[in-house]
Amino acid sequence: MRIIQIGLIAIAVTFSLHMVPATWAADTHTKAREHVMVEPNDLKWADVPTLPPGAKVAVIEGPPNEAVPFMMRLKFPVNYEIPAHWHPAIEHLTVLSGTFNMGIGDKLDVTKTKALRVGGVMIIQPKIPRFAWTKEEVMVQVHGVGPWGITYVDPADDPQKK
Ligand SMILES: [Cu+2]
Repeated sequence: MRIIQIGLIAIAVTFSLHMVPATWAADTHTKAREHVMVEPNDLKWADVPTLPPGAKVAVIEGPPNEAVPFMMRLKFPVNYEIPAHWHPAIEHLTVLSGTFNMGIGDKLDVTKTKALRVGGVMIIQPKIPRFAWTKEEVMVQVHGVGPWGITYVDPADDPQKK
């Protein structure tokens, strides 16, 4: 049996509220029609301009800003906070390492979160505000069907507006 290996090309990430065509260097959604076998070492990590500084993203499938299935991994540092925000599509999140504290609501409140441990899963419907924080380094995998984006409940929390 022949295994088709598809290398991931470095992906420059630009998430945008406005769905501006992003600079995904790789046309990964076309490639995803073939087999994709990816090792962790193949992932290309990039900064995330739409999240508070310190997060990293590796897009595996996408591009997320188009109406295609997407899959990406996100890494968050120690003591990281993601203010209340929502997404235009269903979010499916799986914790791959660390403990990810997530809550539902309009304002980040560390007392109103659930600690999702490794293997924990969260599914949130579109436009439901949610927030999260970490005490340790965390890696999650998010997948869904785009177009993806992020809207902060309080626009002042949007790092792109700072
Ligand atoms: Cu989110």
